[in-house]
Amino acid sequence: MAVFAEIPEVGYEGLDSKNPFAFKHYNPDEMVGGKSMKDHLRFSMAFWHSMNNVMNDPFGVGTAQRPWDHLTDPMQIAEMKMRGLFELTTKLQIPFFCFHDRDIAPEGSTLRESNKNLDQIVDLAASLQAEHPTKLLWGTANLFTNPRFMFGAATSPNAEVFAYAAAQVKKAIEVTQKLGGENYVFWGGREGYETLLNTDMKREIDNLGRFMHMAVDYAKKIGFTGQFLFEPKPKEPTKHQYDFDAGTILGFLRGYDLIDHVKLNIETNHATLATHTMQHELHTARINGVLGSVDANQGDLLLGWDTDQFPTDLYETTLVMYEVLKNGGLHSGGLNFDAKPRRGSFTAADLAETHIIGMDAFAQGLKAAQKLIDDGEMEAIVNERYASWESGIGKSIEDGKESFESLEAYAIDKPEISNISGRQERLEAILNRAIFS
Ligand code: XUL
Ligand code: CO
Repeated sequence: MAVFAEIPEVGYEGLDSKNPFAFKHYNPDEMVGGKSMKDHLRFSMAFWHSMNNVMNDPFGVGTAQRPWDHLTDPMQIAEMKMRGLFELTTKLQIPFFCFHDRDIAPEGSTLRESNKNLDQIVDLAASLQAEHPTKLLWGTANLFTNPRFMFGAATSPNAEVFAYAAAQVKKAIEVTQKLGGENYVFWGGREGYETLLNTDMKREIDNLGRFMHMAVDYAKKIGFTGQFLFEPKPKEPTKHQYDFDAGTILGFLRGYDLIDHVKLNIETNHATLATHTMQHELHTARINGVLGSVDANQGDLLLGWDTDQFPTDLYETTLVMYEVLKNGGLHSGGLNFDAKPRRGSFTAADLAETHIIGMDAFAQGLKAAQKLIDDGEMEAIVNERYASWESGIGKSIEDGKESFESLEAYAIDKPEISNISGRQERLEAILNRAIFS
């Protein structure tokens, strides 16, 4: 029996369609720059938001109306949600999903009991995978909800918690492998601090390094070939999260000899919480060879927290896809909707529609980004700006042939140097044209 009986199968109807359950821009098999939209975009549904989020906030209870609201047995609810996820992803043509271990099965009173519940639901997911096109983009472990993790997991001051977290991640990697997960994500959860007054930061970060080496060793041992991903976030829930932003994580990965084993999962709302643009974070990851995957959402710049809204901002989706195209694609990564409808958009139909809207916004972004690349004007302006490095003294510097002394000799009697215009507004107009033409 259908879980989301009122949600129809969603297909492409084009720009003139007013049907809310149709794509206006996302046309999965349409080729853009030699690759189909579905291969470019690799959309994913986040189990924790789309199945679990009741849409409460600190001032009000949940408003979400979901097909399992009448059930009380936790395992029965878990099964219905898993069926619902496979049904909805299939109807919406979303090829992937992502989950935390505790999203999909209730926690027991021991880890053994939790693992047993998890195994039962993972078996169900495996059998649903055989009947549906939906694949696993990534799995992860929830190391933040249970009170034992109040001071973090791998960075907890309590070694007992470190041990528990390691055992939990071991199992989460195993089930991710079992479901064919293409990646495994480490989001910091509560890895960070509330006050330095009670925190041995060096020990905590060293322990995170130890934890990650154990994860790398274990993945190798069991032959898990999925890509490990760190997901930066600067704050929330802790005041300072150790995985603050892409640059901070790069420093950690290099400092602890993990750079060959971990890439980044960049989330739009986390970038803006760090007072970076999303493009900055993607660009930083890309030029350092660690752009792995994207948590696709958007924040509200007037609010200081992680609102996890569905992406609708075309400037944002265009620049995300511009960086993704420059990266040669997302490879094993995807665009995971780490997003929830607003609290007032509480129906199951809203849940489906918000995904459709997000997919269309990314399809538009992809088309605009491909135009920017095909048109080449933006890149030409950048290349011209750096032309002095292609010959003469610039080339000689980059070839390693110069020193402070030789450059003094070169510069000492030079007349005034002239620069060329940065043409920022022209570039902004080129971006506008790509989006709106
Ligand atoms: C939290 C967040 C997480 C990660 C997975 O802000 O983004 O849901 O994506 O743990
Ligand atoms: Co996320």
